[in-house]
Amino acid sequence: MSTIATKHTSTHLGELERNGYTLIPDFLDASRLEQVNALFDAMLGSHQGRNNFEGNRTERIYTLVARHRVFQDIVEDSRILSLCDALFMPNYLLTASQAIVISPGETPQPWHTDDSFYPIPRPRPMVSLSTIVAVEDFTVDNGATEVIPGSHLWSDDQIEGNYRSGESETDAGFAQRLRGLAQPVLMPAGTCIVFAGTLLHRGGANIGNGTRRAFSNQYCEPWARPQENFYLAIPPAQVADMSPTVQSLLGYSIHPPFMGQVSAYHPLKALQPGFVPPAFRR
Ligand SMILES: O=C(O)CCC(=O)C(=O)O
Repeated sequence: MSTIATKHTSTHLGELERNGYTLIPDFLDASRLEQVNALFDAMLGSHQGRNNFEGNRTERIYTLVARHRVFQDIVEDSRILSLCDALFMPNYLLTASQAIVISPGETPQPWHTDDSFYPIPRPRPMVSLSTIVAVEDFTVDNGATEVIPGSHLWSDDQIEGNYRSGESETDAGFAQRLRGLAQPVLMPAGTCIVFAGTLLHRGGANIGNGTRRAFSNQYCEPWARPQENFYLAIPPAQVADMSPTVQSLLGYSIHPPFMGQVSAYHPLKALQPGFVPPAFRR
């Protein structure tokens, strides 16, 4: 995957390096936003979060990339891929793709980083890059994402209260210490925040009357295990209809010399009609 780096790419990379995040205004134009909102209207209603981390008043729709062609186009947006090109090794992967819709009454999510499950001592380079796209305006009331600028540079000791168990911080003092550092990301619908997998952040509380619609696509190094198992979540026949870039992001690529091989074949062979895995040929 190679995209043309623009002047904007270097500006965003500089902000990512300094602050741990950057904003892309007008990431979705008005017609794309309308299309995404219509798709959300059709999909929402039965994907309630199951715990404090997912959000008990939050809907999450996983494997968003496979749910409509429009989400595949967004996943391979060149403004995001040019950042991935600069930050990761070739053949980087999509690690998560989900809608996140926070409803009134939702409490703040536990503070966490998105690549904490890679057990590599901090401070360290990010293993993943996250994006959150506002599908409705992010406001002080409706659960705007909150970030701790600069926390992508913190050590493991400084991240001590980080989300680990899937429920909540065990250290109330940690949340207290972060209170004065947190910044809500107030952004109009269509804006995308891009942030390092090492940055502390959380979904905010929704103390308003309306929802906060968003979706998050996340990317990781080609040698790292993705959060979502797209090989099982998306049948090969559906992947075969996707673009070569999306196929590669879903793992249909080789990280040299041979990570990702299918019984010694390139994984794209597995998308060809009638492919029978060698171990099952008679
Ligand atoms: O919805 C948000 O603003 C943040 C969600 C998030 O960080 C997560 O679920 O990992």
